[in-house]
Amino acid sequence: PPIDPWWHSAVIYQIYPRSFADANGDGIGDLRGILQHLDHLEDLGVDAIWLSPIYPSPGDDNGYDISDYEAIDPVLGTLEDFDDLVAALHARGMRLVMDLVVNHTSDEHPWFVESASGPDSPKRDWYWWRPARPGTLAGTSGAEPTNWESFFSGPVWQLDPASGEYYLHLFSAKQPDLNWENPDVRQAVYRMMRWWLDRGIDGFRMDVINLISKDPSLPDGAVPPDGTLGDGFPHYAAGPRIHEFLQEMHREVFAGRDAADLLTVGEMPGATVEQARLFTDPERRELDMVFQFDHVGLDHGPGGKFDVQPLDLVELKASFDRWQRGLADVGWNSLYWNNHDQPRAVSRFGDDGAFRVASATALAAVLHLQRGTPYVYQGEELGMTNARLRTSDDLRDIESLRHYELAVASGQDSERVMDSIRRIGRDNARTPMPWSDEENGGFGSHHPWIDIHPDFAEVNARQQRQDPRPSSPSTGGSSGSDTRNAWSQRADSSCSRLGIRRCSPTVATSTTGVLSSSRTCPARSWRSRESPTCRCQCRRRLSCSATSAARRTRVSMHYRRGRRGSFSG
Ligand code: ISL
Ligand code: CA
Repeated sequence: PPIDPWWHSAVIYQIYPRSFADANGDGIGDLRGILQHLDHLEDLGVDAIWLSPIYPSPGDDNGYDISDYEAIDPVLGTLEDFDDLVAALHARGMRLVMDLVVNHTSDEHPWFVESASGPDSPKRDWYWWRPARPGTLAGTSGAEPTNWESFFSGPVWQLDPASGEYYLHLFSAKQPDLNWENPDVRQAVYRMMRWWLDRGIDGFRMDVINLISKDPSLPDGAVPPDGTLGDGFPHYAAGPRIHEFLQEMHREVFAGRDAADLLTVGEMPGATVEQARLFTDPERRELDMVFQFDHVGLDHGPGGKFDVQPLDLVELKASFDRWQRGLADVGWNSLYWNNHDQPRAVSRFGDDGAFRVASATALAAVLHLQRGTPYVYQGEELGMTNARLRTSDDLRDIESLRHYELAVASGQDSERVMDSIRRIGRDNARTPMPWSDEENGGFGSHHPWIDIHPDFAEVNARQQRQDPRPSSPSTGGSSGSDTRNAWSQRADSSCSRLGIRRCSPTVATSTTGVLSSSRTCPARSWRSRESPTCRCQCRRRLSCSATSAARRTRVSMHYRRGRRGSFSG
């Protein structure tokens, strides 16, 4: 193998273009806006930018529903703007990694429009069309071909009334899944990837790339105890041909180029350490690194991500330990706390009140001192906190909106549903980048598409530039001892140590329930769809003396998030 590739010592910065900077005053961030802020990126010392999708899109999932792979969304700019951006980044010694969303297209992509034109369409087989099946699935509208539940709530099948057939969409109905079994689909994707590389980009972040190989027999998934939809995950994630497809992609797209110069990172919900070793072993020629979800699933309960649970710091450390060791001798880790799908790290893993700065600093130290390539998501460098989402009118994210709609329709209390969205919803990280304390936080002249964070006057880039040394919080404070009971999640090993019979039964309660005791977890424990660690829930006694700031931060990590248990003392 050649010398270390550049990304072994690089820091990558993720830009969510709609929320970064709006140059033309329409309320939506754009490419010219990015070009105006290259100083900020260079000053931070980032080596490469990962751009979330900028291709033409109806915007059902903010660009993750693509209707043309080889163009720029006119709302965001032009190909000329794009070429200027690549040139300007390269001139400053920074690289550009593009988002590649090829598990699905938009339903408005010409491929799908053709495919949907009828069963005889030459592109019919480019997507997953299946006839209705006899019988009616409980909780669905009709005779869906499988019982799988979508990432965005509800069934994964959409009926096409004209043909009477259904098409598969693991995400929204406007994101039909491409059929990677069809070699023409794969060649079309590879052609498009070569086109972007020829234009000068430096790599790809591959959206849900572990979902492109499905079990073609499409078996039903296990149904959780509350009896709604089934968990299709074992049948569509890391399917039988996943390694074959990635190796083929490597040969067809990257071979013959200076592969050491390019970066590939696969986004892989639910990936295990063992899988990641295979995906990132350089000898196998698949990917350079993967985004795994273990640590960002630790607060997902048996009812899915919106069933938010308290975070256990020990579990978090154990997870990092597993991944650091697991990829120490082969493969490579990517490191992240934040991205456009996760709540803000300071609010989730730290203290976003009095210890905001200390928490953000500690979290950064933990991230950047591990082995792997760290990713910083826009605003993370400012220690931004979760959005202040008041009512469902503030929501923009399709995942949260769909969850809200279905959960409330099924009788859940709307305020409780909002509360979980406030804690875990994706809009938390999508508020406009606060550049200054000016109007709209300096994001742009027009009211932005999603509300600016109300704290922008204190938490913004200009203010932090003027602050030569971030203040540290006082370390004085109360001493004394708090003994409290708390619900906490434990890995299955520690559950058995604690006596699993004391754990609560795993009853999925939310509409997004993807309880997987049926998968590989021991009885009465679960794992979330994204995080491979099995967990149970135990009542345990913690005693802590709140004597120092660090200690209090730890305590708050245990308790502040955990409204589930009853606390005494
Ligand atoms: O958002 C999530 C956190 O729970 C995940 O379920 C997420 O949908 C999953 O990680 C896949 O994410 C990627 O693909 C989605 C898109 O909505 C996300 O923004 C993207 O990062 C579909 O393209
Ligand atoms: Ca704009």
